[in-house]
Order: sequence, then C-alpha cells, then structure tokens
Amino acid sequence: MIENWDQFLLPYQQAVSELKVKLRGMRKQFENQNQRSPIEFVTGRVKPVASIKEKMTRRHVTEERLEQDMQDIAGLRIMCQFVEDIYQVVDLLRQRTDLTILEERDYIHNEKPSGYRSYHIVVEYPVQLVTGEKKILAEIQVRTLAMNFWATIEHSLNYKYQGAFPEDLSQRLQRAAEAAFKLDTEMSEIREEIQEAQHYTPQGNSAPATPTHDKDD
Ligand code: 0O2
Ligand code: 0O2
Repeated sequence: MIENWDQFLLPYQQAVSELKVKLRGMRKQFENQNQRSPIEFVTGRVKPVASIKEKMTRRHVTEERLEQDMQDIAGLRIMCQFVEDIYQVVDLLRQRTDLTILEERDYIHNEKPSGYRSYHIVVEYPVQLVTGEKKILAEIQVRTLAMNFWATIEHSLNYKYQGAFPEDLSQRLQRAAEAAFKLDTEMSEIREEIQEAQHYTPQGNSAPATPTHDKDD
C-alpha cells in the first residue's frame, strides 16, 4: 500500500521541474543564437493522485507495478508552431545524454480513433535524491498549437461525457481534428513559400522578391 502519496510523488515532481527547466532552456538557446525556436512553449504536471488511482483501476495496474507500468505520472508537453518542428524537437531529444528514450509513439501520422494527434516519447530520467539516484519514467508529448487546441478542448468535453461521446459529437470532433491538421499543413506550405521568396531576395530579408534585370534586357 502506498501510504504516503506525497512522498511517492516527490521524485516525479523533481523530474517534472528539472525537465521543464531543461526543455525551456532549449528554447532560450535558439533565441540567443537569433534563430527561430522549434519550441513555442513547455508545460508539465505530475498526474493528480485521483487520476493515477482511476487509471490503475482502468488499466489493471497494481501498486507494485505502478512505477514501471504507468508511464505518464510525470508528464511534459512541448508545443511547436509547425509539424516539421515536432520532428526537429524529437531529433534534439534523441541526442540528449541526460535522458534515455524508451518508446516513441507517432500519433501524428497514426492518429487515434478520436482524431487525437501528438508525438509521444517515453523517457527514463535519473533524479538525484539524498538517498541516491532514482530512475523515473516520464512521458513527453510533442504537438503543434493546433493539435494542442483540439486536444485541450476535447479533453475538457470528455469530463462532461466521461469519455462516452454520443456518435454525432464524436464524428464532429474527428472532423474538427482533421480541420486542425489541414490548418497545420496549410501553415507549413505558407511558411515554405515565404522561405522560398526570401531565398531569392538579395539580403534574404522579408522584402518581396523582385526579379533582377541585366541592363541589356
Ligand atoms: P488541468 O486540470 O489539466 O488544468 P510554471 O509555473 O509555468 O513553471 P505551472 O504553472 O505549474 O508551471 O504549469 P505549466 O507547466 O505551465 O502547465 C500545467 C498545465 O499543463 C496542467 O494544468 C495541465 O493541464 C497541462 N499539462 C502539461 N503537461 C501535461 C501532460 O503531459 N499531460 C497532461 N495531461 N497535462 C499536461 P493543471 O493545472 O495541472 O491541470
Ligand atoms: P491525462 O493526464 O488526463 O491527459 P491510454 O492512457 O490508455 O489512453 P497509453 O498507452 O497510456 O494510453 O498512452 P498514450 O495513448 O500514448 O497517451 C495517453 C495520453 O495521451 C492521455 O493521457 C492524454 O494526455 C493523451 N491522449 C490520448 N488520446 C487522447 C484523446 O483522444 N484526446 C485527448 N485530448 N488526449 C488524448 P491520459 O491518461 O488520458 O491522462
């Protein structure tokens, strides 16, 4: 029996706090180099005890197996502007030596039946405690602002319907998720066109591209 949940969750709290600082630090490093950051913002949370207990019942997880079998007690979320940024962030995470990636789930190209899209990474992260090192599992969700917009609203509506949406609502939510993904695709295409236009400007600034003519033309 876990008698003291605060004590049990303390290393998870430390992991979330440390990872938030480190992931937000990645954004700062891009800014310092005057580069656009693939990370827009980072949030994190330790799963509330009531949600842990509910998921233990739903997924038949025992207290003995909790640390190994519940991968999102520590949860981090990285929001990006563009879908391409997600894969850049994933590459950056793969190169880090302070965490070990255990699993990757691409729900962007394999969206969930609900319409949910995100890239999930399960990592093992070592926290230093006064009693020694403890390896903690954490789930990092990487998504665009549009994916986050959809997931946040769908999640809050889920509370109301306790996960059992009437069929028509669930279909409308799926369509809304597709619309959000179309928006992501369109924004990426617009960005590419702007970048191409910039490529042809003399100083690479944002002025509209004007063709250059030889005097003899
Ligand atoms: P609820 O009920 O979901 O609203 P800061 O002071 O900025 O360092 P702060 O204020 O503690 O940090 O919070 P942060 O990190 O900005 O964001 C916390 C919120 O982000 C949580 O709200 C969650 O909604 C959400 N969140 C972030 N990451 C995850 C994740 O991996 N999984 C889930 N489910 N939610 C996440 P609340 O208030 O904790 O709860
Ligand atoms: P929270 O903290 O309320 O967000 P399972 O939990 O059984 O669905 P699994 O295998 O543990 O699945 O992990 P998975 O599917 O990789 O990720 C689960 C998490 O992804 C959920 O956490 C959500 O944060 C998010 N997620 C997955 N599907 C959906 C969806 O259809 N809508 C929304 N809004 N979010 C989704 P939890 O456990 O629900 O906790």
